Amino acid sequence: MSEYIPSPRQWVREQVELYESSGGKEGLTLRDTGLPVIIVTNRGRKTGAVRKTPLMRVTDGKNYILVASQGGAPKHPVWYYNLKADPNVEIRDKENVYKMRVRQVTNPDERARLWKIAVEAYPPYQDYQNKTNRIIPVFIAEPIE
Ligand code: F42
Repeated sequence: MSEYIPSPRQWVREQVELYESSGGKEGLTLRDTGLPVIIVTNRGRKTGAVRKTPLMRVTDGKNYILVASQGGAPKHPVWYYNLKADPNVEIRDKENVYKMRVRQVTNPDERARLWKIAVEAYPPYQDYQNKTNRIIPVFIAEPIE
C-alpha cells in the first residue's frame, strides 16, 4: 500500500475525509449546490502516492465523465497529468467503489456528446470553458471487466 497524501486544499481534503470516513453516506454534494460528487482515487505520477480527487458526478451509462475544469483556471489541474500517466483509478460513488480505467476523449464528436451531458449535470462547466483559453479536458472512465 502506498502512502495517501491528502489534497493541500482544505475544503477538498475535508470533503474527501467526510465522504470516505462515512462510507459514502455523507459529504456527497458540492458545497450547498445539492449536486452529487464522486471521489476518484489515483496515483501521483511523481510520488507514486495515493491521491483522492472529488469531482462532479456525471454518468454515461456505467461510465463516468471526468471534467478537468478546475473552475476555469488557466492551467489543467495536476490530477489531469496523474491520470494521463496512470489511467487505473477507483471511483467511489456514494457507497459503491468501482475499479475503472480512464482515457482522455479526443475524438471531437465523442467529446461534444460527453460535454453536453456534463454541462447538463453541472452547468457551470460551460462558464468555466468560456472564461479560459485552454480546452477543458474530458475523460471517460470505464469499468474494468
Ligand atoms: N475539480 C475539477 O477539475 N472538476 C470538477 O468537476 C471538480 C468538482 C469538485 C467537487 C467537489 C470538490 O470538493 C472539489 C471538486 N473539484 C473539481 C476540485 C478537485 O477536487 C481538485 O482539487 C482540483 O481540480 C485541483 O486539482 P489538483 O490535482 O491540481 O490539486 C492540487 C490542489 C493539488 O492537489 N496539488 C498537489 C500539490 O501538492 O500541490 C499536487 C499533488 C500531485 O498530484 N502530485 C503528483 C504526485 O506525483 O504525487 C505530481 C504532480 C506533478 O506532475 O507535478
